[in-house]
Formats: sequence, C-alpha cells, structure tokens
Amino acid sequence: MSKLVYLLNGPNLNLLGLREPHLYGSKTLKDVEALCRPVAERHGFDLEFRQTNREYEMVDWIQEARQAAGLVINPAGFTYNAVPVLDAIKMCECPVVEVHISNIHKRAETEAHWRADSIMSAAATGVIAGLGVQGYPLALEYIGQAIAAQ
Ligand code: CA2
Repeated sequence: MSKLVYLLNGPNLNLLGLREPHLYGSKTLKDVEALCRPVAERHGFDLEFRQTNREYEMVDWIQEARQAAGLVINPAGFTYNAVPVLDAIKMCECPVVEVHISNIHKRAETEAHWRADSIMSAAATGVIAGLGVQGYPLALEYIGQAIAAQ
C-alpha cells in the first residue's frame, strides 16, 4: 500500500517568490514542489502538495491528512489565531512538522513580538523556521525517516 504525505501551505503563499524576496527568497511555490518531489520519491511516499487562502479548506485538508503517513504544514497567517486549524492538527494521528520559511523568532525581536507566537507549535511534532524553502524538503526527510522507523 502506498503511503501518502500532505504538504499544506496557508494564505498568500501562492505569491511566494513574487513578493517580499528579502524575507522569503525568490523561489516560487512551484519551485518548492520541485524540491520536494524527489524526496518523496526517494522515501517511497506519495505527496499531496497544496496551497489555500481559505481557512475552512485548510481544516478539511488537515482532516483528510488525519490518517495519512505525515503532514508538513506552513500555516502562514493562520499561525497566530486560527483555532479551527489548530484543533484539526491536534486530531492528526501522524507526525506533523510546522514549517516557516523565515525565522519567526528572529523577526519577533526586530519586527513584531507576536511573530514568534505560533499557536500551532503546541500541536506539532516539531517545528522548522528560518531555513528558507529548504525547510520543506528537510521536513519531508524527517517524515520519511519516521515512516521507515514504524
Ligand atoms: O516564514 C513563513 O513561512 C511564514 O509562515 C510566512 C507568513 C508569516 O505570516 C509568518 O509569520 C511566517 C506570511 C506568508 C505570506 O505569504 C507571502 C509569501 C511571499 C510573499 C509575500 C507573502
């Protein structure tokens, strides 16, 4: 049976690479998907790579991922206040990695103190922040190893 891993991106990340390159780099979400596909192939799992600007859609997708082999999520703007997204992540039975392209902790020092206050992190297995778009394939490496260790 093939294993399925969800990689979900939250609001505005459809514009990745097209806006604010000083914060998020110049790679687009398509480029990110291209970085991730070989990792999935190497570990032998199928990858559902998606982005949404809608909170209800994100909740539906996380519920779909509940019994998948893993979930990687960049909640973007949902990170700070979307309790239904948090509740859905809590129901996941699989490893969950929260990814942020930028270092939200560093940004909290220099920009806005709330930037580091992810409400999602309490429900995640682990968090990657500040490694740029490389955070996504690294999160998938972890999921691949977690699947192999089962
Ligand atoms: O660093 C990250 O990945 C963030 O999750 C990105 C969110 C931000 O609110 C978080 O604090 C950290 C913002 C995503 C907005 O999407 C854009 C992407 C590229 C250009 C402009 C906006």
